[in-house]
Amino acid sequence: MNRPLPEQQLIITVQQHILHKQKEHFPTASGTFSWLLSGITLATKMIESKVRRAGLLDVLGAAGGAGDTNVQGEVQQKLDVYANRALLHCLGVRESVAVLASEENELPTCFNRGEAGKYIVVFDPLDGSSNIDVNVSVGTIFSILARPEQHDVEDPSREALQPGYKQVAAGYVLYGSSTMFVYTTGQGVYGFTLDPAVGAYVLSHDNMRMPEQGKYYSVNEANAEGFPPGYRNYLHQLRTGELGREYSSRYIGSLVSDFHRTLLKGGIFLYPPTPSHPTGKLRLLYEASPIAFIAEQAGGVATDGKQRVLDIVPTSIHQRTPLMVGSRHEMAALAKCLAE
Ligand code: AHM
Ligand code: MG
Repeated sequence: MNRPLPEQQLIITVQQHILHKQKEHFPTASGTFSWLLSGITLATKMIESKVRRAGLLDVLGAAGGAGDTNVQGEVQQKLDVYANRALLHCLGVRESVAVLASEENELPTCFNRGEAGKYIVVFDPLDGSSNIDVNVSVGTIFSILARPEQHDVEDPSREALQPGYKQVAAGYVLYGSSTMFVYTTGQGVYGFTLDPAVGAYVLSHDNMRMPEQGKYYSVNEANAEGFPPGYRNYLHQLRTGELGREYSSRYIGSLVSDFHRTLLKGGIFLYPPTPSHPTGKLRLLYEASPIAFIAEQAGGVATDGKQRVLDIVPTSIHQRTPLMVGSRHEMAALAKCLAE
């Protein structure tokens, strides 16, 4: 009898999962989207192999040379450069990609692919890269948008300026104690762990849900004195048990890692406006927006303090935003504080 082995029954790779979900929700789908996502999984496996060997290879520290700063004026790390190139290469060869926008490039790359170029991908190739030198988790964040029907002939990169609720898919890869790929296409959130023995992302977290309430809050407390009063008041409430629970604080300084913990354990992550970053520090298109999409799909909430992150209409590719994201309970209490 031709019965599959028990392990074979259990293993679902990210590719299988995407194809299966596509068939379920879009029976006429051509497979283009799955092929596009495979560009991301391939690039992140290349990045992960470099991240894992970072302490061994001569890739630690700044890329060197006075000119090696990115558009935000921050010094680029060598791995940032590699991660950016890997994504640009693996996605650039996919015929369905019309525009690629990266944190590391001031201007997006546009491809002249006519009707075949259906998608725009924006990404942060290596988020939290200041943590690399100290062996702390980093991540890759991506967001996929469809090109609008009305093409911007003059400057196709402007087509990336869409509110987050229009995202076709979003996800991140966390290069942590294990490497995880987490994504949503608007039908729930799924997490896959890289099996290094076979080089495949394997489904490990089916239909992820953020707990209604957690016990951690995550914020750069060193900035707290400069937060607007509503946020200071909220932090006071968290510390004094006014939310009905004793909270602990956790802050890694890598958005992907801090968010991943919030997704699994609940609680709240905050990056409010500060005197040095009055419009927030995190970038809307390739940090806040994809994270907000995943959070909402898992039952959580994401706000910039005034509105839902997914409703913000961007005006520039590298625009920043405040970001508060987390469980329903903590987010409702925050909304109350900010309204007072
Ligand atoms: P990066 O994309 O240059 O790495 O910066 C973004 C990072 C986020 O990962 C993290 O949430 C935040 O910056 C930490 O900022 P701070 O050091 O001000 O707390
Ligand atoms: Mg970043």
